[in-house]
Amino acid sequence: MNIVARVSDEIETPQVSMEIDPRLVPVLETVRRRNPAEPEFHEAVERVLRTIGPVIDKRPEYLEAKLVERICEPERQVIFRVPWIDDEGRVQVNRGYRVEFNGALGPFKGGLRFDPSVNSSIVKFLGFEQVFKNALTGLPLGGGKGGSDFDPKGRSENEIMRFCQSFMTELWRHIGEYTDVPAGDIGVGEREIGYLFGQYRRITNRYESGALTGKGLGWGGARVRREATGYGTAYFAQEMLRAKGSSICDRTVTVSGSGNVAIYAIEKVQQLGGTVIGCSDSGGYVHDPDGIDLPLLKQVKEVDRARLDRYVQERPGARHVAGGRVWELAAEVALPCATQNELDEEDARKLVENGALVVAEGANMPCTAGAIGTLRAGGVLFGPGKAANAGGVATSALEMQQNASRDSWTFDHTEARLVEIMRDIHHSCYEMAEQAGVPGDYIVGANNAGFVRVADAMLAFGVV
Ligand code: NDP
Ligand code: 2IT
Repeated sequence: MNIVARVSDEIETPQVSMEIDPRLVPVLETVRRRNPAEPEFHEAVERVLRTIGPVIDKRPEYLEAKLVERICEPERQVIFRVPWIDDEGRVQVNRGYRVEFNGALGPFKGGLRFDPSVNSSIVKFLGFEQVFKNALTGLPLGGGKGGSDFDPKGRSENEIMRFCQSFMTELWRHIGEYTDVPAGDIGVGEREIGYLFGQYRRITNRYESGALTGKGLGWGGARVRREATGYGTAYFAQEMLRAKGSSICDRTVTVSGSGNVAIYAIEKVQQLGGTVIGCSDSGGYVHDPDGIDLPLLKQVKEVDRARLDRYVQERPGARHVAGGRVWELAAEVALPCATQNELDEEDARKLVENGALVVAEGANMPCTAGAIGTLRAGGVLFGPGKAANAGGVATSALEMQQNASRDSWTFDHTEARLVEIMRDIHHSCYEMAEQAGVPGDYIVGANNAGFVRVADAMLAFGVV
């Protein structure tokens, strides 16, 4: 039997994260009533409220000041029409969102997602998560999120550009380097940030680099930002294993998705000596027992923007399983890096049966509540997204620092900062879980550590 599994067997099954403090039940009821038909948002709030008992007990003034209620209510939500003209000359109408959730620690900060599934619930759940994630980085960042139900798949370069320009024609008035700083997320990468920044500059007549992050290196972007989320997730998994006296080196790893987060999680796992045997997209997964050929994956996904089945055409030892889930493969470390609720209880059962040791979330809320319960009951170490994927937004903050000082750091220097930040986040979560009496419960650790930072700033500001 493996050391990690052996050690985690000795950890008492945490109870605290399962029971909601009765004083917080009315808060959850208000959130549900005020935001009807928003299941993802309810879920994200419930998960946090179920776990912040430890700090609420220690700091009754939080209840007095209604801080939990205030943190669950976004400061501002903007919903807008995004009209644009497609290549056939037809008018298209999408909906745009920006939810400025909490600005206690700094300008609102969080990505933009372009995907047909985007709605108020998705944007609010992401904005809510972002508040705690950004607090965990220890950097001056508030939390927000935005996006549109626009589907970039199959759209031409010109259509993407026209859509981005129309989106920014409304968004520009709500953002700015001291106000709200968007970045990428699903469906929004460097190309889209380029079109968005171009339109922002044109409308405002200001070269305000700090108004968006994830920019290209030639026009205000930061080294390592592209890699940061995936690298950070791999580093976080490495820290979780290290805390058990082990390492990711020589471990087998599966990664879901094959987008920005997934590709750079794979790259860093490989650099740390692990073997990634599978990755996926929404059409299925690839099993490559010899280890993913990263240059080939980048060619297929980043350059050709093709489907994953193209990968196996060039790689005889690999197979593509259309419609399958990568969690079918036996691996010691699993990194879900695709989207919310992509790893369910059944998947978790397979991971446990196949001897998984660690699951670290590169995506936001990829594991269902049932999956997390199954993983924990099975002795699997679990790293929640708000800690494990915080490297992306942390490096966005480093991009903002460089923009503010008109500086440009080297790759090595920036990566060293990222490593330090991920270690600090791991340490904060680990320590907070110990203090709460549930060692190894990174969910309790992350939620309490993030909550305290936001709540203390809000207390200092009074009722505003
Ligand atoms: P991308 O758009 O670059 O990639 C998303 C990937 O996930 C694509 O390969 C997509 O495949 C795949 N995918 C979508 N749905 C499924 C599914 N049901 N099963 C398997 N694969 C699927 O997005 P990102 O990599 O930027 O974002 C991924 C996740 O990471 C999101 O949850 C995001 O919120 C989170 N995140 C992103 C950060 C960033 O800096 N970009 C920072 C922190 C978190 P297909 O092309 O077929 O749709
Ligand atoms: O979910 C996330 O943390 C992101 N999409 C990145 C946000 C950012 O502002 O860099």
